[in-house]
Amino acid sequence: MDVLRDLPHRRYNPLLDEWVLVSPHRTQRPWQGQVEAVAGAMAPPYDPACYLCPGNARAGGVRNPAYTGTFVFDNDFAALLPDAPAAHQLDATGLMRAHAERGICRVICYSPRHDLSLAALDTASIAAVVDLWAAQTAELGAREAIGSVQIFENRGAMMGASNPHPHGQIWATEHLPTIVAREDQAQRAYHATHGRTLLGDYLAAEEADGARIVWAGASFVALVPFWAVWPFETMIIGRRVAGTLSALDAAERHDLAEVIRRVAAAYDRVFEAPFPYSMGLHQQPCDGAAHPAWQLHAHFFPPLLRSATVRKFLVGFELLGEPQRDITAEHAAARLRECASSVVPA
Ligand code: H2U
Ligand code: ZN
Repeated sequence: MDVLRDLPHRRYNPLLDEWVLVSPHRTQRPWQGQVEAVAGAMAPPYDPACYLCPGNARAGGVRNPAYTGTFVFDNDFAALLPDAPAAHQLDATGLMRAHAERGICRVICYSPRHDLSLAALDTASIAAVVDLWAAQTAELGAREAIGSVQIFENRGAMMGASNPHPHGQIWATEHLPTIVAREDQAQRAYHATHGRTLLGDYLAAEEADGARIVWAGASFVALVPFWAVWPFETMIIGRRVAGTLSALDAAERHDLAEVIRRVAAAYDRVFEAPFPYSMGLHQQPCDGAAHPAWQLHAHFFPPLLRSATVRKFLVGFELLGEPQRDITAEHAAARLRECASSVVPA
């Protein structure tokens, strides 16, 4: 009997300082053979009703330019406002603490083509998206009121995406959001103790093991984290210590683009259907200070479990106790690795 393969156990997430319960005895095999090809109508390359397509009007009447590459604009329904009053504490110590929060929300179109996705774009086009992410992080991060830049994408109606046009979002906030703050804390503490980065050491251990690697590029590696919660959750970690996209050279950005494309394309092969997800990048705080403990990385959180329609819910014990999964990270990684290796260069 192998505990990690056969018996109920808990795994530790050192980035968030939390545990996940794993129950591999409930299903020894992740792949049960179900393939439900989703009969989705093929999206057209241009949709006159799409608020993200070039030349079309958005809510409020602003018209998109006839853009030919990437395109970024201020979110017409921004969750944060740039000129809210500076963060004064409404109550700093009591049980009902609050403070004002300033921020900027933007939408990024990856391509003028309505019918593409990160999986369908070529690597050069995704590299242009990476360059825009880097430029946006630098521009927004330089603002006095901004302490953190969160880049993310919701893909698919199941994850709340409002439109199939390939796009993501940026929320730049005054304070570190809760999850980034926990990662910041964990990386600093590890660096203070060991003099090396948490994710650098973690990646070295994963590469030595190999069981959870999905795709290893020249500069970035995709893997299913040992502590993954979602069935097919992945992370992309850089081989070199760098806290922000701006620190990457052109070759590294190109490799990051290629690894993102491979991961996205591998997902679409798991159930032979567009795989929904939320993905995003975690970068160092933009307070102008050096952050030697920080290592830039991406997370993909995909909800699907057994087919294109059967998803995992985080409910019950998971809301009240801690997250739980059945299929092991190793089984999920084997399936994703097989899918990633069949993706052709583009
Ligand atoms: P999602 O698909 O992840 O919801 O992202 C789309 C964003 O686009 C969403 O945040 C914004 C929504 O507020 N939006 C505009 O800014 N203008 C529009 O005309 C429609 C949607
Ligand atoms: Zn469109």
